[in-house]
Amino acid sequence: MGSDQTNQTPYYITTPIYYVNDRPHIGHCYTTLIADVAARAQRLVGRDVFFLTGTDEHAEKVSKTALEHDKTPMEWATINAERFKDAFAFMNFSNDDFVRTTEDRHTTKATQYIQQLLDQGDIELGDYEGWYDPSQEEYLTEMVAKESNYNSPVTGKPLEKRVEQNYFFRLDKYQSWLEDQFADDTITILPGARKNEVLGRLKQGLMKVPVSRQIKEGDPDWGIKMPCDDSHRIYVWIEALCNYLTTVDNDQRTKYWEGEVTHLMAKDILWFHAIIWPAMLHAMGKQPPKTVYAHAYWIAEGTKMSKSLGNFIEIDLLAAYADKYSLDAVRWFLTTQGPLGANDADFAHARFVEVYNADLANSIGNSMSRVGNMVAKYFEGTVPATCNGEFGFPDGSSLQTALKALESVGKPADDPNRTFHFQEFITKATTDYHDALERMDLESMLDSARSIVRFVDEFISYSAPFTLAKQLDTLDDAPHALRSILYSCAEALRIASLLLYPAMPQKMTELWNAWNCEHLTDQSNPNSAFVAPLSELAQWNSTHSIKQGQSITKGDPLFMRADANEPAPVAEPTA
Ligand code: ME8
Repeated sequence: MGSDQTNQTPYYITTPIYYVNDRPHIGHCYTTLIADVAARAQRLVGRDVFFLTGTDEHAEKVSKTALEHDKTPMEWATINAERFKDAFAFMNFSNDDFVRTTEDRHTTKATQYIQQLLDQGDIELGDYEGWYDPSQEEYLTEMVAKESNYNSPVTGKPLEKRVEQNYFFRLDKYQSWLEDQFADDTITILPGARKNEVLGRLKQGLMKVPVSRQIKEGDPDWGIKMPCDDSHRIYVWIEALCNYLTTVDNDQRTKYWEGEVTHLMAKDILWFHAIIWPAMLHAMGKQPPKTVYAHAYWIAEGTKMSKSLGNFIEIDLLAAYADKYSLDAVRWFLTTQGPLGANDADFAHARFVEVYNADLANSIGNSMSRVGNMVAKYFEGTVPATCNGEFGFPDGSSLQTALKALESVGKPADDPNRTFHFQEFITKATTDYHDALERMDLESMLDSARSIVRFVDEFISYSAPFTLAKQLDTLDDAPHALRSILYSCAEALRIASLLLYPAMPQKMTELWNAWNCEHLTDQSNPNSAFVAPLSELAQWNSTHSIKQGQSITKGDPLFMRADANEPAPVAEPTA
């Protein structure tokens, strides 16, 4: 894709806003990481991106746990919101904003939206009797309650029968509109298995949904009051969903809502995002999100994570892994091995080490330091020449020379007619990368980046530059061949590093520093723009390519090999 064809539609990606009753864990970090990788990749392909995360503060469980900690709800929310901010800074997330639902900018707008829905008759007063799940703060239908034996389908805790006078949103009015949105994927629910579940539940018919809670005597003063009625608060879920719009509902940012919106979350809260929120938006005259993506869950060493088992992988454990293997290794593992599809994923030390060694130490890191080291060793760290990126017959004289060198040491190549069209291969890899990004298939996206590294590895095995280097005096063309081979490897790895950057920004920036490549406008800024879109940056022999005479410093290996027998990192106890 040429730069003039870069998608001009602004891209807006959100994570759930997280409850601040407790500290962040792997699940919160995971969804936000996925959003970060997608946001960075979209910036790389040249789009105008807005990436939002934040905290959901007005929940009953926040005021309850605050009390247990002898804090006011606001004090407790602030303590935990800071923990989330610190954790996300530690994970090197490039979010453009962090919203707290206790901020005026949110509460004012959320109240206005409810007022609008009241004025239009989309919210009305009524009686409600139903099965309430206090752990999730939601009412369940009779059918769902019965299916789960009147226990919470998420936490297994008993449901409560509650009767309330409430304000209701007329969700039932939007049944056929929603069906139409899903029929032609105007709203795309991903992955496909999740879409089928939503459609199955939608078929059972939609009911009105409560949007308020009656304030009872002794309730803490926590939450936003219904605009029309002081004796009710806006139900925390309804208020929380509004954050996606409140944060960008102003002149500078409204283009993001009008652009392409992707909401990310885990499967537990898909219904709110795929059904209730789009219907509310439609009622308000706003465009619905383009994509609602619900991933599965992380489990820990084969077991579901739970408070009672005390096996939550919290940020401190991720920090211990980062300390030992590097933060980018943690980001890589979570992104490529996580529950992005329909199946849960296991965070296990043995698997971590296996992936770390296979993908990072032995593949990406090894390839990058090998090429850097050869340039350092054979050409004193100065890139010797450029090369047009085509190694084949009959024109691939450089490659022929390399093959002669191999023959002269008695190890002829397996297939002397093989060709290596770097530019062609890279064009295909970047196209695949782009397509996978559009589908939010981040695993395949990163695999197309790795395919370039594998291609370089194959080329090195095939052309054996280290053998060639020993024949510099005996074969006339050998110096030229060696120069072309090393240039091609370095240039291909530069392009691979760009594609890998969204998952491993620190390590790839480290490489660019060692190799003197300028790809970012501001290296110290996690949401820095690139100097050009990927379509230009990934061009062989272009303005941004490695140049003849450019210096490549031999750096430390990006990833040291790990010993699988070493004990797993343990979290430092925190206050
Ligand atoms: O539900 N594996 O907040 P929350 C993967 N405030 N992801 C997980 C996970 C796991 N084991 N556990 C949690 C709320 N998550 C509401 C959201 S949005 C308008 C309001 C992630 O703190 C996943 O993204 O319970 C899940 O959807 C979210 O944390 C739930 O966070």
